[in-house]
Amino acid sequence: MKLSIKIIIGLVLGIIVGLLLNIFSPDAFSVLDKYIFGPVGKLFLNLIKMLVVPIVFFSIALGAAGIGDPKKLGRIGGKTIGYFLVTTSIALVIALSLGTLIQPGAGGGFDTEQASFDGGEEAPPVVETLLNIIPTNPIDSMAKGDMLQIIAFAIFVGFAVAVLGEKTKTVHRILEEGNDILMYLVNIVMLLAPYGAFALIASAVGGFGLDALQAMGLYFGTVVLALLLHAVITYGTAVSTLGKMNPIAFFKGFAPAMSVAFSTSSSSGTLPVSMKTAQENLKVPKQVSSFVQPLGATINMDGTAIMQGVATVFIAQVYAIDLSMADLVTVVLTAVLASIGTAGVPGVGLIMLAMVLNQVGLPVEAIGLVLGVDRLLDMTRTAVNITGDASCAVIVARTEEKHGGSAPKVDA
Ligand code: DAS
Repeated sequence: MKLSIKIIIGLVLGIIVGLLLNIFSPDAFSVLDKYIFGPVGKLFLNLIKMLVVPIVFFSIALGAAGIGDPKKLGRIGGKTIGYFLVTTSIALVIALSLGTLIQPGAGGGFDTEQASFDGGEEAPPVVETLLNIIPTNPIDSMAKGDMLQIIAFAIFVGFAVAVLGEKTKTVHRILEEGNDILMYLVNIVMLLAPYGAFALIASAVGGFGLDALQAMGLYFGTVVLALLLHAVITYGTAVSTLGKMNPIAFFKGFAPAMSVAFSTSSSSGTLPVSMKTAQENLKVPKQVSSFVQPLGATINMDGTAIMQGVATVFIAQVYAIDLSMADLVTVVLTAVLASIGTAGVPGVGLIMLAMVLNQVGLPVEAIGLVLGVDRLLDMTRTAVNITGDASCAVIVARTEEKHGGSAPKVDA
């Protein structure tokens, strides 16, 4: 049976078991969560996280070495960043329009006194983030998992290997073999994916207060609707027009990675699977996949931007504060820029939401209103985040075809 089917079965069973335990036996749930769901889920998460830093370094260095000439590197980089900025802006327009249309916060009945949130650590200001991309100590950045700095260092190394050619053919070989070793290890870890997905989703759904979902239903539904519209319309259209790929085949081919992102709520953690799925199922050349997807997992978070757009409008409605067009433009700019500075790990979107609310003068403690349903929303928006990266990889690969690249295609 195909791995993606097994993972989806794991997810469905996990949701059913989690819901049943949540409704009929919370005590049994806490025991099972402590001794089974928690440990199995953590084992799976740790195994894929173990591979993230080496995979990002080896694949980007190899990708940059393979791309070689600075013109091509610049062209691919330019297309990638350009696509990310355009799609994230579209995501925010969808979110703000739906939030204004549906008015999830206008119904009243929210106890703003209950709202409390300490705001977490502030996302770094944009200039700081861009300057800090160059690591002062690459090994320290790897030890800390600072993804942007690891990516920058890998690009420099790969670029040098490409320019030095024959002189560094041994290092090039090491990058190739290192990448092969890591991709093999991803295959091994993925054998655990159905069980890891089951445990993670059972733990999330089982521990989730269904009453929170009722109270926040309209907000929850608005975010999920915006995520679906963005994925189907924006990515579907982009992949079929610019990527010349059947969108249904695209979503079907990328489903295994989406299901892992859904269960782990971590773009970075899912990166090994995202790249393997794009390369094997969507036939995106390794060179393009290993440049676009790690970059995207770090700086491109359309799903997160959607949550932030809807949450900002929702909170403004609850506090009966009118947001001007200038405020809405500020939300778009802040959310797009905020996502550049943070890696794709669980819950990061909420921290960045504090920064967006600050910018438009909304009370940061109001995040306490949306906190309750954020764990489930994090799963859905993370799956959208990585799908945006994959759609970019398909399009960049397709447009590189006329420059001698191989085209992405999906087996029917
Ligand atoms: N969990 C984040 C990610 O990995 C998204 C978020 O927190 O909004 O992409």
